[in-house]
Amino acid sequence: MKQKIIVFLPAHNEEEAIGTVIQKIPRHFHPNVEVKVLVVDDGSTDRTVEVAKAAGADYIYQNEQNKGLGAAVRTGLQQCLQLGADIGVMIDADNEYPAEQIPDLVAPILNGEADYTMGSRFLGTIKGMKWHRRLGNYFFTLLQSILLKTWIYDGQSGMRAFSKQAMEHAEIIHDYNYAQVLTLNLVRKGFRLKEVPISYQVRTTGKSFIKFQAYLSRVIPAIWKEMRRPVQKVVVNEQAHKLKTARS
Ligand SMILES: Nc1nc2c(ncn2[C@@H]2O[C@H](COP(=O)(O)OP(=O)(O)OP(=O)(O)O)[C@@H](O)[C@H]2O)c(=O)[nH]1
Ligand SMILES: [Mg+2]
Repeated sequence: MKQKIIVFLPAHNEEEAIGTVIQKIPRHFHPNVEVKVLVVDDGSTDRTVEVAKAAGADYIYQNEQNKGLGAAVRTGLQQCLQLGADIGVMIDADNEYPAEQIPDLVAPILNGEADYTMGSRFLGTIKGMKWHRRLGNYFFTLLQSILLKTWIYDGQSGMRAFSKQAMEHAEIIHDYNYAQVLTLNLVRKGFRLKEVPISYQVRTTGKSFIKFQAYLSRVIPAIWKEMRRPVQKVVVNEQAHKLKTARS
């Protein structure tokens, strides 16, 4: 049986980059895997949607108004399930992350080794990240490592993959962002996390949504709130996505 992978891109005004990302997504990397592309457009006011369609996006989900990146990722995960995905992949639309490495990212899920994977920039290579961004990444990653009592290298990655069961159980408790609260939620529920080294190149087009103060004032309370919520452990189906043949 073929496994359906849906790659979704949360996007807000990324007309200059989104077409390149979509075109780089490998569509045929295993005979038993089918790959589709979903764009979650969050009220873009530029030509993001037209460019995405022209580049070959299979599905477009549009919010009339901007709701935030956390809300968009939540929608992306729900839409993946509705569209019948076995595995969901998210990747930023700004061309900072290597879409060509999606097969590496999903391999641990297809091997039955993990339920949730993150592309790790700090295990791979980084071009152009400013020092204050690097410090912020170290801080938030260390915080997650301490809270989860497990070592994480890159807790803010914009490239992740999810088993179907992880998508069904994932909860993102705020609309502003997803990066930390999603990992805290899934790992506490017992899903197996694995980081995969990736190469990263800072954006050369568009605009970053991160504003330092807004980020701190929203993300820290959300982490606190997530950690205070009791979660139920899930009995993980370790063999759910195991493929019969090796990758080709
Ligand atoms: N849905 C949604 N997506 C957004 C919003 N703001 C940004 N994005 C998308 O989310 C992804 C990550 O946003 P970025 O602004 O690149 O955040 P970042 O990668 O952490 O920051 P940079 O390193 O500066 O690029 C990109 O694909 C954006 O298009 C938003 O308000 N809603
Ligand atoms: Mg970015």
